[in-house]
Amino acid sequence: MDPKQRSSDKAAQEMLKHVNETGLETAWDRFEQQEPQCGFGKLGLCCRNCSMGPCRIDPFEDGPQEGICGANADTIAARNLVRMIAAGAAAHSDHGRDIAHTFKMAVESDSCDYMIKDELKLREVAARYDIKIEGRETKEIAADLSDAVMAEFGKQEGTLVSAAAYPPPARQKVWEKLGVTPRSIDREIVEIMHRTHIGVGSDYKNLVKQGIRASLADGWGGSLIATELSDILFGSPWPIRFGANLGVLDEKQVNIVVHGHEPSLSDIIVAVSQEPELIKMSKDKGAEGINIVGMCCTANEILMRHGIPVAGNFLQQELALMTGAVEVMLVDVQCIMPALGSLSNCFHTKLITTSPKCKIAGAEHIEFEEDRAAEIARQIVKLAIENFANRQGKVKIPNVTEHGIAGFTTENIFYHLGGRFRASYRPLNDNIINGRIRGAAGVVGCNNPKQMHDYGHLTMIKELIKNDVLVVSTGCSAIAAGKAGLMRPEAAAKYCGKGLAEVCETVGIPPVLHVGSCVDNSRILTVLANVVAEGGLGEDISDLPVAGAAPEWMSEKAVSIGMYFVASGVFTVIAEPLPVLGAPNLTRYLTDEIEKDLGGKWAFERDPIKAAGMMIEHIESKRDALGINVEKERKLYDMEDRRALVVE
Ligand code: NFS
Ligand code: SF4
Repeated sequence: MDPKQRSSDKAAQEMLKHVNETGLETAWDRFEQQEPQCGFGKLGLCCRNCSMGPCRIDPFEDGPQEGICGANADTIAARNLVRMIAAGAAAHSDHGRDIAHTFKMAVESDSCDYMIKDELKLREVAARYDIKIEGRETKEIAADLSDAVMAEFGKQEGTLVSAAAYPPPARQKVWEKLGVTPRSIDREIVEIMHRTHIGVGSDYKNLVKQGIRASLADGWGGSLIATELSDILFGSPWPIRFGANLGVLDEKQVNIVVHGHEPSLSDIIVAVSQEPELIKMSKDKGAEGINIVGMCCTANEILMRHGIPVAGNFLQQELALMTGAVEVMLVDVQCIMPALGSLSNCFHTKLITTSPKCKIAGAEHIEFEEDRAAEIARQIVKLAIENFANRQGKVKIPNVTEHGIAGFTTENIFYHLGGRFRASYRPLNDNIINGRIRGAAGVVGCNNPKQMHDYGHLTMIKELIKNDVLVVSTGCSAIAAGKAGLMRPEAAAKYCGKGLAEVCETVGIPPVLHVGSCVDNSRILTVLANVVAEGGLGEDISDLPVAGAAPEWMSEKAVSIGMYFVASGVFTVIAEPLPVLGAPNLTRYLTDEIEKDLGGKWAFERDPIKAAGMMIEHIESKRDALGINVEKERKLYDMEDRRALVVE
């Protein structure tokens, strides 16, 4: 197949052409081999939750409409959907738990390779947990915070502290009314598994309710904990320049690609790779130095904090390895294709797994232990250096690199918007109220070979900023934007509408703000809470002129993210529909009726321009409701014009 139909990314296209010549296989080829994909699965209509089954519901209504136990389409699809949320929330939250363990170790041990890097944030977060701050040593506060955070995962009574401390009071009332206030993180996930066991609930709305609750425990709980403790432990990000795309691999250096999600290992790898002894060792072996680059959300963690370049997003992991220039690909957990195992055996590349949770056939396993972090990191870097001499044949690195600015956070974004002396959300709110910025959109999530690689992200983002919608981005979407030059401050003049361009140019920010990895979607939640708290734009997140999207989503984490955005009051558009379309009542609930319960809802739209149009329309309707669409501006640029723009 023509590489240009598979990816819109120049480096990926070049590698795919190379792949065609070498006869190697990628996810795109395996996707084609899977076609036609199972219709029952797509529609959410198959169940194998017990061994009377597997059962499937006939979508055309001339076959069975119930499984053996009597479960109908809505029940089966709802159970499947909320199990996806359980998996997604578990992945994010378990990542949060791991960081919490590292944090605890750093607090308790004096000889630990980690230490508290952001004391200010420690104090801010501790205050939210009602921990006494005044007159206390950092270590004491941190010890209390460590205990408090650990308790959030498994506590048996009460509700999540952060779900009461961060969201606007109006939002908390919405959750209370519906009965979805998250209690503890693990409990909500476990309860999904219980409720979806054969013979528990069959009411699809009641099943979805638990999905909502677990997703909230993820966004406002597990993910938020991961973000906040990472900031405290590894340092809060600050605007920083980064390079992006496969061109960041360097033929002359020892290349180590860190891939996966958790920052504990990658952060220390970055640190030890700068040790003179190791750099000298690499030179003794004929290399010019050690080049650490990131892949997927691990990349986002270290580019936000250290400006480490990113080699690519989800669909580029195999391509990075196929350059033949990677000495070690180091992985921890999540979004790591098992295909890397056998693929690495076709090259000199050592694929190294490090987490007891993730072992891959064909990979070498070096278990990462946080209490020996630097020692293990050095061992891995040395392995990579030794492997430099084993490169086989020709190295093929596409000469494609872009640059941008990343490192925006809930705390610092608006420090910038306000300028050095006006650090508050006021300027942002004012610019939304005066209409220079129409609203904001979170564009996040994965890649998926069902859509042309990066095309969905880029087309949607460009359409949004053209219409003066400020975009915040995370995960693979942020990497796509970075690779396309949308995170350069100059992108504002090139791509934005007049109002947004003006704001960006005045403050010197790009129109697409990189706010981090996928767990850092929690930053978007706290930004929204701050915007509400600043005042002038309603009482609740659902009043704000904002929308969310995942134009190339594929993972279960994305389902949990989407659900916590919807449940926080945000209209959320995804490309590939949730696997519920075979269940008419459930589909109607998620895409329509749920708005009455939560103020947010789902929409499915594969065309990124149309999807952006839906988001803009939603943003304008919220502006109307807030009464901030003044007459004069409407004449300049009304809904008709907007729709015309979208169709064009
Ligand atoms: Ni998040 Fe998607 Fe994975 Fe990160 Fe990329 S695929 S849901 S963006 S790396 S988690
Ligand atoms: Fe079939 Fe019901 Fe068992 Fe599912 S739980 S496999 S629908 S009998």
